[in-house]
Amino acid sequence: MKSIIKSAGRRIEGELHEIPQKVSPEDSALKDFVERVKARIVIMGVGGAGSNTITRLNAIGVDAVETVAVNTDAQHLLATVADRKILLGKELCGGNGSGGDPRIGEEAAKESSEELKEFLQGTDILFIMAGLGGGTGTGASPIIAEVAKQVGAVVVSIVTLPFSAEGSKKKEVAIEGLAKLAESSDTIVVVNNDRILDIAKELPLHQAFFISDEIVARAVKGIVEIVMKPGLINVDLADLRNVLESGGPAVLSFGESDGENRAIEAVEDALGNPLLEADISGGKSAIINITSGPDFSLDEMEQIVEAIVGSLDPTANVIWGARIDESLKGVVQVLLVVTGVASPSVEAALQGGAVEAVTERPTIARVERATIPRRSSERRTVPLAREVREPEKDLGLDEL
Ligand SMILES: Nc1nc2c(ncn2[C@@H]2O[C@H](COP(=O)(O)OP(=O)(O)OP(=O)(O)O)[C@@H](O)[C@H]2O)c(=O)[nH]1
Ligand SMILES: [Mg+2]
Repeated sequence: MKSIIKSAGRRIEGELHEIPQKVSPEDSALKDFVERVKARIVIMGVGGAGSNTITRLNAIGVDAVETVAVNTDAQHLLATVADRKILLGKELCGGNGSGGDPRIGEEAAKESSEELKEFLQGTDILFIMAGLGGGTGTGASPIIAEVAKQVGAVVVSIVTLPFSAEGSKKKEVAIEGLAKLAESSDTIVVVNNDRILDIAKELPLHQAFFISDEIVARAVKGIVEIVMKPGLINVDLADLRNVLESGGPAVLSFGESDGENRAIEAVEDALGNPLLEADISGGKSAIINITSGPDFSLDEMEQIVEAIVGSLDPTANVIWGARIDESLKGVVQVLLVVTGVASPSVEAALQGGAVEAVTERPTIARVERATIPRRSSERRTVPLAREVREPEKDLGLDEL
């Protein structure tokens, strides 16, 4: 056994590169087939905030997906970095924006619905990103979601609620849009911008927007790469579609650690992150994406998945991926998306309540037995220690 492990180590260190490449007669047809059946994942930023997040996503880089910016504001669209751009409501808005009116944003999307429909044909999963509170993102996103569903795409919306500092009018507009978008999306993740201020107190507003961009961009990247990039564990598109289709309200979180028990610490960090702001024990399903350096071990991967699965409903459908990033030596990062759970602030928003009324953070509670899904169909049980604790400190920006 020792020699097998040793030999495997040597192969990882270079022998694999020395295997002579062979071209089989079937390779060309196989390549064509892979191209044909390849998933089409589109990430669309709607309005100013959504477009800025698209630019951010392109800055951090995301493979094998199309990034698209759509806006009523031609100048902003010009400044956006994206694979494709669509100017909404050319007649209605003349490229000058919606004037902050979601009804104009909605009409602009309706005017452009044929163009959107044509563009979205053949899309498997559409991610819509927008900052709710303005006219374009708030008004156009629900229409775009409907168009995407008409062409058979699974629609996942990841949106932000305005900072309280932006005033109550923006929040009212955002909440109205959120209710519509929640109805027309399969899965909706809402990042309450006020939570960012919980993490990074006294941050100037424009910098807080950058963090908001980063959170949404990293979440989308983490979800799509689970299927689009080969990792230590490969997840099928069908599995991801399954989780996101009719996922309903969802919450997301990030955790990170470079400590001695970095695997468990990264999970604790994610579960204690103020962004999560929800009890996930009733979650229907979850996506876990782990990224770590070359020293990451199988044992650590198990620890992470076990700890998260132990925090969810035992019947929850969990998919996870793990990827090595050479630049992350000594660090473990965890992205967690749990569907079927509305954060209290979103629930309050949808019921017309005050968003800022909810300030409690989640407590971390791990159950005694965790069910580890090997594949969707196969599960096993593993004992876990019971532990309940309050998060000890506020997280710093770096820890996002
Ligand atoms: N993440 C992020 N959020 C932003 C940014 N700018 C504004 N926001 C948030 O997004 C909300 C909507 O603003 P915009 O996206 O500029 O509005 P819009 O959708 O373009 O709508 P109109 O400009 O009114 O047509 C604001 O209330 C803020 O909460 C940004 O650069 N990044
Ligand atoms: Mg705008």
